[in-house]
Amino acid sequence: QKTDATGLRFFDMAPPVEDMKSAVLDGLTATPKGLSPSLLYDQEGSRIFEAICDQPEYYPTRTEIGILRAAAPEIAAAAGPDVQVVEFGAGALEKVGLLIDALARPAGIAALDISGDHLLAAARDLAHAYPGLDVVAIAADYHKDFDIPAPVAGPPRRRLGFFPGSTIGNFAPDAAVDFLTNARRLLGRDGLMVLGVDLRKDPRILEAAYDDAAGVTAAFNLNLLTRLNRDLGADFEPGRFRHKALYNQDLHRVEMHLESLADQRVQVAGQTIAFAAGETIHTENSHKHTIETAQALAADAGFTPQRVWTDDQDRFSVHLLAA
Ligand code: AVJ
Repeated sequence: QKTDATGLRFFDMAPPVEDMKSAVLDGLTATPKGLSPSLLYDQEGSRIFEAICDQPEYYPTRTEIGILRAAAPEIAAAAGPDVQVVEFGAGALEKVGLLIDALARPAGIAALDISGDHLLAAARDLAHAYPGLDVVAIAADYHKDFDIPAPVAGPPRRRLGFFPGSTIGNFAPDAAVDFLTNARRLLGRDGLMVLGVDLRKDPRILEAAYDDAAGVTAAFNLNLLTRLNRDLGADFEPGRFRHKALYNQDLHRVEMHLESLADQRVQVAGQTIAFAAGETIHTENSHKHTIETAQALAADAGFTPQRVWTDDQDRFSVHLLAA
């Protein structure tokens, strides 16, 4: 644990590089090839993701912010005072700020993220925007077991989890239930959870959102190869792959792939990986839900759905769940 001048405390529980190497080699020697979407979020990937959120085709961010702005007073009333906010995946300050601003006497915030560098930057922004607020940053893999440190002043009256952006959509339904089960345990007794979930809609809208005209999502996906070159000494030529986004109707998810443009061989951590022209690396899933399937995941994890809000076009949903 490290503490800086603002009182921000940083806990590093991120998995070591050796885990990354074996996970990447497992994914690239499997058939079909696939990698964990968490690999997309190195420092540069996190930066590009924020640019995705500003693209006109990428409706989730601004839609969710609109919903949160309207719902924040009711969420704050349900939560009451002396609440520690627990943000799963440190995102832009704007969303969590809507909750903190609405809360009466927040006890602190704990920000969790897989990417340590991005997390520290986000946590520092929080500490500066809310002087006096107890800020804890925890670099950790969501799937692993760990505990959230209480604010320095003492245990909060309750914890309010916050998992916005439909990041839950990265998980297949079974894994989403596992994640939510772990989140419910971390939140503890009397915990509440605010969960953002993107809704099913016309595949053309979805495919455009994941393949914007400016090419920002393509750059986000291709940055993974640059990252593997840097962190694992791989020799991918990103120009010999292309970004592909498609809606899988049967599994209700947008899939991102990196498609090889030629037959080629790539060196990754001392191993040769062969690609056929047209073969892909599956890099991310974004599952889309209905209100009912989202509430069913929450219920399977032991949460009780309390309230749900949507926008006027039913594009996105925000759920309040009791742990
Ligand atoms: C951060 C996982 C919610 O799935 O919409 C955006 C990631 N990938 N565009 C999403 C993403 C491509 C995003 N999540």
